[in-house]
Amino acid sequence: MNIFVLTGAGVSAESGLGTFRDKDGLWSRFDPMKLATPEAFAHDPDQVHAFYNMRRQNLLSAEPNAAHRALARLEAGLAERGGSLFLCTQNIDDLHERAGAKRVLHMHGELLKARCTACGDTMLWHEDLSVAAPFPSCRHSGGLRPHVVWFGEMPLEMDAIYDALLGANLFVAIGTSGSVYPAAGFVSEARGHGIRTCEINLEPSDNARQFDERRYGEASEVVPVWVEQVLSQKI
Ligand code: BJW
Repeated sequence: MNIFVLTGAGVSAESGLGTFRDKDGLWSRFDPMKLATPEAFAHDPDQVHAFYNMRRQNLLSAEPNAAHRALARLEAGLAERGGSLFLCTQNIDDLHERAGAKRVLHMHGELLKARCTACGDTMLWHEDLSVAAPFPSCRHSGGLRPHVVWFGEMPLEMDAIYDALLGANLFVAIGTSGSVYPAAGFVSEARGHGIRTCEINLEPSDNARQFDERRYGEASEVVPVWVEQVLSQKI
């Protein structure tokens, strides 16, 4: 079986990283238009850097939870059975990798990488970023930005994502509100191609009615149960 899993902030919520649109989510305390757009970065890079510096520090002290670990088991278990998992995350954290997942596509970028707007290269970056920091490879100063995808920017590796989605037998969305495109459109794309769909979330998402199957509860409880059922071929 080839499974395409899309994860969102809900899969990392129990690791202490905030979601965006829940009652106490990041966007209830911070204005995304002032922090997560290229225009905001051009207007006030210090403010945008401060927001991502805070989140980078939170991430460095966070740990993967049982849902991340179950998805890593699913990747290994499907491979042993001649199948595959395509793990596509909207999250910019590295908790899937730290839980043992070998292949993760970060469609909205990675918080622990910086990108130079002058040369376009990226590199691992665990420290605070600032306007003054020079990029080590090209020595350009003032052009460093978090390697994340802001509103109005094209998410990464969309061709690879659609190829994997259309080659899957099952599409599963985990911990995402289904409110940000293009990821929110994957379920209708999958359905349009006759691919079975399943949602795992704390509560019904904006797209809930489009899914063939729905499982609700904390990701750390629901995902491990679902993974064991898949691997014991009860699904
Ligand atoms: C639990 C749980 C627990 C809680 N267990 N579950 C139509 C088509 C195409 C584009 C658009 C369109 N309409 C509008 C657009 C533009 C825009 C968009 O979608 N806007 C919407 C708000 C309407 N999209 C874009 O701009 C994207 N780019 C694009 O479309 O490019 C095309 C293009 C570009 C240029 C020219 C022409 C075309 C880019 C989107 C980038 C999103 N960026 C962010 C910030 C990234 C960096 C960062 O992290 O700061 O990505 S916004 C934020 O939302 C972040 C997330 O990845 C993303 C999705 O959020 P997610 O993961 O779903 O989190 P929440 O909080 O919304 O939901 C969490 C869920 O978990 C909830 O349901 C909870 O119940 C649940 N939960 N605890 C299980 N314990």
